[in-house]
Amino acid sequence: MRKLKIIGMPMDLGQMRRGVDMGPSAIRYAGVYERLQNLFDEIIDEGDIPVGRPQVEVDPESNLRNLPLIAEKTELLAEKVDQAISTGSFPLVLGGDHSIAIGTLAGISKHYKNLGVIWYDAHGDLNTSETSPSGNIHGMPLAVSMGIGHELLVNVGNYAPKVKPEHIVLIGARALDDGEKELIKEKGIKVFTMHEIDLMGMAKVMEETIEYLKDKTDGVHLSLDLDGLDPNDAPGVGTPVIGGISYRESHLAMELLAESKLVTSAEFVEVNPILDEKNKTATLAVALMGSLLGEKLL
Ligand code: 6HN
Ligand code: MN
Ligand code: MN
Ligand code: MN
Repeated sequence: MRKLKIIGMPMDLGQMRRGVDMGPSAIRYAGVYERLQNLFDEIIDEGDIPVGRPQVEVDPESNLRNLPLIAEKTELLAEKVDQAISTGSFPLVLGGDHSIAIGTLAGISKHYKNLGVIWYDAHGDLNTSETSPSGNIHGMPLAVSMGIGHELLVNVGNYAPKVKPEHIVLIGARALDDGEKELIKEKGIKVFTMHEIDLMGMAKVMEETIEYLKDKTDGVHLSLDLDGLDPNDAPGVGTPVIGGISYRESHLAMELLAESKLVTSAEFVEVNPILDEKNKTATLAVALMGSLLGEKLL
């Protein structure tokens, strides 16, 4: 029996632009349930995790915005995701800004010895308080999940690290900060920047990604930041970067992942309906979920 659990995480504390807390609603409004209905025997929408409003703006010691609240709320998400997997469901998490990945990965990774992570994003999200240009925690979750960053974040779920650098693949990167570039080199993280996507084509990029992960991992999490796509296709994001992955390339990527049967959990993040055009970005997210989870054109 194929079961799906939808978990909404209306988090907007990891960055400065309000509205991304409405992402889960926008995605539901775009018809996520209806779109995925025929692909599963059972779909349960768990509703949203209560995130609350910002209390402390900047932690004077670490310079991190909303640090204690983000640690507390991602812990709640980790528990929900953990439960979904324990009951045999595929967890599909709706964001919310990308800081939620700290919780998603904390909930998932304890179920796997060697979790693979595909990070589909214009950014690396590999900053620490030392390298961050913004103090925004949504620019840090991948580093945090490798065990690098503030201890309050690194220890969400009470264990660390959640993922090894050699099990990570970045796809779509085109706005990496200097400290992130250094970390990528130091840890030998596999990256397909826009350069490789242009040069090789998305089919080859996905073939290599799947080949790279398939034998050394026992589960793969897809963390898809909508800003990985080109802002023409996904305008409703807080940190758009021109020259991104196209609508068609993204569908192809999802279809090839579906064919590989490697992906065991997913999250779609950074949908901000306030910045969107007629819910275009949420609608795109739902279409990509369809392709990822097995929808066929014929
Ligand atoms: N995201 N690298 C920039 C920062 O502030 O650390 C941007 C991060 C964007 C994060 O889009 O999930
Ligand atoms: Mn991101
Ligand atoms: Mn991003
Ligand atoms: Mn390369």
